[in-house]
Amino acid sequence: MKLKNILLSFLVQVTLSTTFSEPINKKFPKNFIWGTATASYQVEGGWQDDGKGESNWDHFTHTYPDHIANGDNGDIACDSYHKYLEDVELLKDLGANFYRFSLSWSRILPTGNADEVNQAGVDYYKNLISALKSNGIEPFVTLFHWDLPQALEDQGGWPNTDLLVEKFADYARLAFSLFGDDVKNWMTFNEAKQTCQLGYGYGVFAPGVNSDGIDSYKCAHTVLKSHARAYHIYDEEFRPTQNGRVSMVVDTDWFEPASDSDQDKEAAERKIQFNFGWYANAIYHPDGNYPQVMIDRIAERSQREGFEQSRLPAFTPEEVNYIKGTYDFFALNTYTTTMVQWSDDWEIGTPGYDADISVTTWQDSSWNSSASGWLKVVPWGTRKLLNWIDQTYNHPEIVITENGFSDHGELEDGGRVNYYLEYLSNILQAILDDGVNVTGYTAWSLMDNFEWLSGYTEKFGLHQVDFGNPDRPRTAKSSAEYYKKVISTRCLVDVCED
Ligand code: GBH
Repeated sequence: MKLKNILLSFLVQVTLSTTFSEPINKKFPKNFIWGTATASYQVEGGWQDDGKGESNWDHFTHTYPDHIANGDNGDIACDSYHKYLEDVELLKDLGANFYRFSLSWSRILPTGNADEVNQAGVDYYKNLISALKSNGIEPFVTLFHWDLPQALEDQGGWPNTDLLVEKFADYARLAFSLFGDDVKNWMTFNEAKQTCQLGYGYGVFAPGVNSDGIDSYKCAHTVLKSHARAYHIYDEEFRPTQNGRVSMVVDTDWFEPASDSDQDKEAAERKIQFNFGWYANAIYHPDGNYPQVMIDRIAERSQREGFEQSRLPAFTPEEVNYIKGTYDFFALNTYTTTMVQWSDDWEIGTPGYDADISVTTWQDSSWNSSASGWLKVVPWGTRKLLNWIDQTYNHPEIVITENGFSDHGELEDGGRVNYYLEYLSNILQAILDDGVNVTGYTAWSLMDNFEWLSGYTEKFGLHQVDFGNPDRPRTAKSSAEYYKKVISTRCLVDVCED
């Protein structure tokens, strides 16, 4: 199908749908910035090239291949370690303003320690950054997108608060000093909840630790302290000369109450506070700290379970102040929506995060699907989420640092074009009609890549990657063509008002 026809068929749907009104033919603001994202373990490959150390995801995928679809791993992935110049070409062709990618900590510091620097790893990122800059593409750099040096994992990983705060601080300082002349937008952590709750809670992600509601809370505590340390290091040692921005990426679904009842509304609010506020509140809320509903409920359940103190670690008042406000913009990843219904408090038994929340959740069977079980297409949810963030966190500047759709990798990816059209339309409504200050958008992903436990079975790329070919050739999909048009015209449809 030609792009025109794809657009046409969606326009017909759009006209029929009540979700859409005029803003669909309005333009995005002139200074709105557009990018795409990837992450080191998902695209780089070169897992032990030129002195790179082992990461926890190298270790996890090699130790438990049966936990990953088709036993796959990121050993080669998109081979971006060797093909980064081609990646820059793709970005240039899209007309992207920025590229969000992450550093592999163990490529730069093989043992995780800042006293042992792998120069080849440093050079790789220097080269990537300079290729981006010379093509007018701003690097947006994430320090941690889930791949921890295995040597630090072996010492307890993120639940080991004292050690990891220090190690992360050293690593962040080194990254700012090495790359900060060129990098003006930093993100400390990407979706730390996936590391903490899936990695140390449910035990399905690396490192595969089952300590739900205990180590997962300790992990988050370390992450928040580490983020704040890195932010203050930047503020004190680098901001005066480098003058960039630092933030932390927090992700969430929109949580829609199952009914208008006060109970369902309270349940949905509690769910978003546990899911999102767990990470966002301490940094972005004017009062800081964990959400009160988490503090209260976890303390109460811990006591009934026989713990001497709450399973949720406490911040001292000094720590609350130290973490509060450590952001220069609000970095948000969001993909989908979940329904929430009130439930009686779950019985006291094995401690766990979901029992601490005690609500019922599901996704509506009428919502359009993707290739990922968790990802339903619910564009209006994102508009509601943006409004909730705007109100809850005092009207921050928001950059959407990830949003995207999965299929099976087809070049004519009408489902993805539709997703971007509908989500961007709702984001535009949030900006123009609701006054939410969204200033940038990031499509996940630049190209198909290693989708964690799903291996190479769920594809999010604007570009197809042929994983059966050792050269890993990249090919633009229809969605790349569409995104390119949106970037150059700031318009989601064929013609926009000026
Ligand atoms: C983001 O996670 C990540 O930042 C990125 O690396 C990833 O590739 C992208 O989105 C697409 O997934 O049903 O237990 O398997 C989005 C949040 C968290 C959603 C993990 C899927 C798996 C839940 N993702 N979740 S499970």
